[in-house]
Amino acid sequence: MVGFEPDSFSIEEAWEGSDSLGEENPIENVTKAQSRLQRRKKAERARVRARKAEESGIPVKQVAWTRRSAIVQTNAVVSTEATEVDLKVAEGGWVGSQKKAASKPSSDVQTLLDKGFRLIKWDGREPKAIVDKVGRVIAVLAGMPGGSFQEAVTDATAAFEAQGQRLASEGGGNLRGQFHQALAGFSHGGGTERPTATSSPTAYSHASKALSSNPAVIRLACFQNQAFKTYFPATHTYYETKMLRIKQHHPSLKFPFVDAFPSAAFNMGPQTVCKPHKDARNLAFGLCPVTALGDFDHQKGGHLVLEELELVVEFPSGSTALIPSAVITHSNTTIGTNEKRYSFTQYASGTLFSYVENGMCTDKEFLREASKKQKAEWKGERELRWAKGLALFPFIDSYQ
Ligand SMILES: O=C(O)CCC(=O)C(=O)O
Ligand SMILES: [Fe+2]
Repeated sequence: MVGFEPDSFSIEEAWEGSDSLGEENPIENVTKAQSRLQRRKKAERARVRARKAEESGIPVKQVAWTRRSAIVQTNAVVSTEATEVDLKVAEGGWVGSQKKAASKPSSDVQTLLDKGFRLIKWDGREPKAIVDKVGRVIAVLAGMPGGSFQEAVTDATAAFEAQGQRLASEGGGNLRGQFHQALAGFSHGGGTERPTATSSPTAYSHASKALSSNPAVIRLACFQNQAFKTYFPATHTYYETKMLRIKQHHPSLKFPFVDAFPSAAFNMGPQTVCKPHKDARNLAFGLCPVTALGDFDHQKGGHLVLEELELVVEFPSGSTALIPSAVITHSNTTIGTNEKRYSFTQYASGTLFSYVENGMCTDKEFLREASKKQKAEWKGERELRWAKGLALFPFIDSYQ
């Protein structure tokens, strides 16, 4: 869908030279033929995007950039005292800290406010940026587009509800809370040797298929991607570049919606209220879009709680937020017993990126084949990984 590249905005080159490890690597050699193929595929993708944009009739171009500069002009900036030290990363810099935190239940708003959390009122439409102590944008409340988007929200909500109801008898429950969750796409890590298609339990595979192909959900996915590109342009480029390499190397793996995100999660409730958690396997310096759906009073519950930032953010149905889900503990506040809440997210596991950076192999395989010099470079890169990843986050000034 949507694809605009205003000339006025130059995306900083994401991680200049970060591919060099892959190029010299003994296992993979990127040939000229591959880069021709890459160019052809890029052109083909641009054609498909243009055609889809035309078919959907969605006004594509300028809107998002205007909304981004409005954040600065209207001072819709939430300043926090967070520093990079508050964001815990695992050794190697690819994924969040895997240390198990004590499992805590979700809270209600008042309990959090009593603990000193700050309430961020949000209409779910006008974007706001959340910045750390030095003005680095670490999360964005992207809002939602106007026009017919609301219809997509209504249709997507109905689809989540219908799929959730089909599953009602199954009970539900996952690590994040007591709700049904189906997954789509592929992932890597936790012992896999190659990127592997996500296998939902059989009961969930129908929901995963139905929601992945639902036009309203596709529209939400495209908006999430557009928001990611708008507010975190360098990170988005990094995702697309690395995921293209995966696509070329493993053509049978299917991206559920867009080329930047290899995985999606459909949280079908009926009461999607996440307990405090980090999605530590996701890329440590990555962003994860979350769209809230359902029928609940967003002033009373369903808030997005960002623990290290001590924020409780109103999160109305239909709105999208972009959060670094691997390094910030997040959860939702409780909702009323008769209320319904669903959510939809896209994400990417950190190990997929290290796999590409290694030249399409695991760390173990890389180290087995690498020369002494390559090993030394590899170690050096690991030490710099988090700093380089952090450098992809924009500063609020760049939104002017
Ligand atoms: O529903 C939400 O607001 C958050 C969803 C989430 O964090 C998850 O699925 O991991
Ligand atoms: Fe999460």
